[in-house]
Amino acid sequence: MNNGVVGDILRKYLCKYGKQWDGRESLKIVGKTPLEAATTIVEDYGLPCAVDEFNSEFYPLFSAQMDKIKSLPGANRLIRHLKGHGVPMALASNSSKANIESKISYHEGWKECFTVIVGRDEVSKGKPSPDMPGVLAGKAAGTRVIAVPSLPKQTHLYTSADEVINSLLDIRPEKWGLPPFQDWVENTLPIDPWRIGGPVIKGYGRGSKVLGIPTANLSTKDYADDLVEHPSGVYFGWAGLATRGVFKMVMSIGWNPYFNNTEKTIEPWLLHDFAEDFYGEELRLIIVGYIRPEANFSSLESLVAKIHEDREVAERALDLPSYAKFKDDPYLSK
Ligand code: RBF
Ligand code: MG
Repeated sequence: MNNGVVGDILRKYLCKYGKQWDGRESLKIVGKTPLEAATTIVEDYGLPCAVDEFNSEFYPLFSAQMDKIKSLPGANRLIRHLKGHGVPMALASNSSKANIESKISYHEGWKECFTVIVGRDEVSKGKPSPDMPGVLAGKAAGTRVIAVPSLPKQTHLYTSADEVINSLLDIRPEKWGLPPFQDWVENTLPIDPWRIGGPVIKGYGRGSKVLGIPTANLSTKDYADDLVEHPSGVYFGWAGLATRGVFKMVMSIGWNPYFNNTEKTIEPWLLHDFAEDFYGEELRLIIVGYIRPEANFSSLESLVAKIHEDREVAERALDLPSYAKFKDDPYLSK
């Protein structure tokens, strides 16, 4: 269960029980099976109903919103790219054929991209293990397999895959003998601009002190659904502070593998020397491009060196007209 649709439904649904949906709950149910997700919600909110009762009320609401489910970031790009180069594609899923067809019908042109679509109800044996969706099945069929886990920190479950990547943004078709993507510009990948904002809060307190990299943390409360949808990684864009102006920004989204955080956070580094802290001030961000997945490092020095490299990539890229134009986005100074 992993997207804004679930949040939207539960925000309304929970009112019935006099409860208020906490957006951060989205981060807890991402990647869970529907049953696990339902159990979490019923428990966390202490709902006076059984899990299957909750499910039977929730499911019709969810199905009715199927058209609003967004595709994974990078999925449309990948499908168009392969289709454009005449690479044949098949789609196999643990959903029923009917469910797959209804889901993809909301994504224009997708159905036509696949030579074959196979659902759970069309094969006698399902995937070997629900914990390792498709990896063993793919290997058994003699194919090469790239796994894109929906849960963080689960790489060890995918050891049979030829490659485990963090998100579809990290697929490099040329590694597999396929035509490379042409949309990277100067080591950055343009993304659909994403706007978020809120007051600056205190973070883990290591940015300035430990690393010499002062990040301006934002509470995840107001945009947790967005955060769930965006792959962790290093991004860049523009940052607006109402009384101070608009600045270049490079940021990380995720769990900071080096520090092994338990919460997915967003940490923008405003590329400007500020004379003072600005906790509590309204910060507006427009995120326009992607650089790389989060990584672990063998030393603090190598982490810091990499972050400085990211800063250089971002500073250069933001001067390109296609990224520079967002500096004037009204959202930044509203
Ligand atoms: N933390 C990591 O553990 N791995 C990373 O690859 C990583 N990349 C970052 C890139 C940028 C541009 C920034 C600003 C931070 C990054 N961090 C990364 C997070 C860093 O560890 C964090 O900001 C500090 O721990 C302060 O909380
Ligand atoms: Mg910080």
